[in-house]
Amino acid sequence: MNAHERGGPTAPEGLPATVATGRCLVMGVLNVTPDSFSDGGRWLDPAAAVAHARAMVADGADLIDVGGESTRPGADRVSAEEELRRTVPVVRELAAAGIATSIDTMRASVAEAALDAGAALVNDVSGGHWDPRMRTVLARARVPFVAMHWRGADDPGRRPAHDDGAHYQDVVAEVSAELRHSLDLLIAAGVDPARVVLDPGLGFSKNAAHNWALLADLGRLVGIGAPVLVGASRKRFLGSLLAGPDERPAPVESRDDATAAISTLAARAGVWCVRVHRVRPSVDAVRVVEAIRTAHTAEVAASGAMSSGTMPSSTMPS
Ligand code: PMM
Repeated sequence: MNAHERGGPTAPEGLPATVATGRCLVMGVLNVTPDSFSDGGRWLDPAAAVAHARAMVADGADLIDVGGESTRPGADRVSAEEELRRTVPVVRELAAAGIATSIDTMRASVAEAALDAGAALVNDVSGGHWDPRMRTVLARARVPFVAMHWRGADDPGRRPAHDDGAHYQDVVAEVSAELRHSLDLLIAAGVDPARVVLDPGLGFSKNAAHNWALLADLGRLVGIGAPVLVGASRKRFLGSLLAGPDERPAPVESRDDATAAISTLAARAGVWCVRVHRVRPSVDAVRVVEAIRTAHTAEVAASGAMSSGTMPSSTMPS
């Protein structure tokens, strides 16, 4: 049994005290966009967005990740003003309702405004590379930060396509090294390393084989020592995996069981948080992993007590 199986995953410092500790968290995705691949257009109206967030919390979500710009391949960039207009009122209302909220943005200005509105965490798919001001904002804000891996996202003038840079000799080693580099840059800018969460960025500069290789070796990412977040939910590689005989990708809504299977494996591997569209199956998956961890811990404690002779004689097997 390794360290995380005994004590739960490594968590970032600086989250609100109301957020659970000691187990894998479930982050519900709330895309306030017209064009996200899975839920685009459904939550553009702030009232609908807030209602959906509340429903995800009722299903057991620990955090709600609010995004105002689609990262779907081929999606147009939106202006900072539009991103602010979509996200900030929703973040403000969720925070006022005591819901721990994360802002999914590559823009420092959006991160700042969302933090002012009560966001508890910043989630940046460029890992702090796209906006030159992001690291400074984070150093000042002292909130947890999810640094996702996405090769090519360090050019503020352009946005990389999803398959840009999808060339690896050893995807796990290279993604780990590049995430460490992102972490080093954050530390150099004054960000507290205890607040940084690393994310392999499934589907971003990775093909399906790369995604599976990363999922097969999550222990190596967890072994870096920082908290890890995994976002596999409904992604294209699951559509391909679940394709029918006509080889057409399975529709996004039918990818939730496979997503929950990945949440189980991620939680078991010591991942701190899974980011999902449909919350309940992943909440149940984490519960299963916790029940097994508790049973494992009890079994180890009992065998230790027996071998050291400290077990009360009434409970000793005859
Ligand atoms: N994936 C998407 C958007 N944001 N953030 C993190 N940290 N990790 C991810 O894997 C990730 C993300 C794309 O999915 P969406 O369109 O469903 O939001």
